[in-house]
Amino acid sequence: MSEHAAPDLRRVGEDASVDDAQAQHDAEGLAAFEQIIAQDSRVEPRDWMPAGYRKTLLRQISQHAHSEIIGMQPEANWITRAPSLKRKAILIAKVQDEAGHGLYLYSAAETLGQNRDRMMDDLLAGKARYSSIFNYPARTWADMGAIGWLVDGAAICNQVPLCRASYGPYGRAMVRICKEESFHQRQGFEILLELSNGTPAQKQMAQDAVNRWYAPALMMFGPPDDESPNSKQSMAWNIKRFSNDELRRRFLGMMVEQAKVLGLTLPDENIRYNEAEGHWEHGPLDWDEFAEVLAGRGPCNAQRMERRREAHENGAWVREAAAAYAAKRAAKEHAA
Ligand code: FAQ
Repeated sequence: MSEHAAPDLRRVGEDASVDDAQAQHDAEGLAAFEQIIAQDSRVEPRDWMPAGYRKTLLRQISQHAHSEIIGMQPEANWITRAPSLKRKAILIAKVQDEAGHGLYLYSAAETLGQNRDRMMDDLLAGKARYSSIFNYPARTWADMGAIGWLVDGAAICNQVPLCRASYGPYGRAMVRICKEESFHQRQGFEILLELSNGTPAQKQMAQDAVNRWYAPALMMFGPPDDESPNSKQSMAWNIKRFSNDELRRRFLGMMVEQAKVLGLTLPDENIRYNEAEGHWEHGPLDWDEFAEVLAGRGPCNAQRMERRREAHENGAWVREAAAAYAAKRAAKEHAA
C-alpha cells in the first residue's frame, strides 16, 4: 500500500507546487492588471487579465461585430432603389464600411482567444446578441436618412468613449470606426435636410422616418441604469466610460439642436432640459418593446437572421477557397 501511496503523495506534492506557482502568477497578474486600470492605461492581448474581464469584452465586442454585420441589411435593401447614381454609390460605400467595422471588431475579439467561426456559429444559433435597432424595417428612402442621422448618431455617441476602452485592440478599432461613423451620420443628416427642404410630401416622408426611428435609437443605449447588470463592472474596468442613461441624455441633447436645423420634430412632447441636473430628459420609452426585440420577437428579427444564415451558406465557397489559398501559400513558404 505504502509503495503505491508514495508516488501518489509525490504527485500531490508536485501538483501543490504547480498550484502555488499558478496562484503566485495569478496574484502578480492581478496586481499588474489593477495597476493598469488604476493608471487608466491599456491592457494588451498578452497581458494577464481576469476571466470576467475577458468574458465581458468578448461578449461586448462580438455583439458589436454582429451588429455591424446584421446592420448592413436595412440599408442594403435600399441600394437598388436609391434615387440617383450618386446616392447609390454613397450608400454602397456606407454598407461596405459597416462590413469593414465588423471585420475590425471580429479581429479585436479574436485577440481574446475566441475563434471567429465560433462567434459566427453563436450568432447563427441565436446564442449571441446584436443591436436591437436592426430589427426594425426601413420602409422608405427617408429611412436611409433617419438611420444615418439617428442610428449612426447614437452609435457615435456610444462609441467615441469606447476609443478610450481599457482593452487596446478594442479602443484602437473604435478610433477608425468612429471616423467612418461620423461620415455616415452626416450623409444621413444631408438626406433628411434635402427631403425636409423638398416638396411637402418629401418633408412628410422625412418626418415619418424620424418618428419611426427616434425611440428605437434611444433604446440602442441599453436598459436604464438601474436595470443594466453589466454597467457597473464594465465602468470599473474602464471598458464603458459612461452609463447607458448618461449617453442617452447626451445623444438627446445633440439631436434636439440638429432637429432644429433640419426643420423636423422629435416625436416626444416630454423632451425638456432639466436645469437643476444640467441635462436633457426624454419621455417614457417602451421597455417592454425593447425586451420583446431582445427576445427575438421584434418586427424583423426572423427576417434578419434568415438573411444572415442564407448569406453565410452562400459564402461557404469563398471561405473554402480562402482557406485553400492560405494553405497553398503556407506550404509554398514552408518549402522555400
Ligand atoms: N440591443 O447591462 P447592459 C451601429 C443587452 S453598432 C441588444 O446595459 P452592456 C453601427 C446587453 O447585451 C450598434 N441587446 O449591457 C451601425 C445585455 O445582455 P447580455 C451596436 C442589448 O453591455 C449603424 C443586456 O441587454 N453598438 O449601430 C442592447 O453593459 C448603422 C443588459 O444590458 C455596440 O454594440 C441593445 N441595444 O451595455 C451599423 C456598442 N442594449 O449580453 C449599421 C458597444 C443592451 O448580458 C448601420 N456595446 N443589450 O445577455 C456597448 O456599448 C454595450 O454593450 C451596450 C450595452 C451599451 C450596447
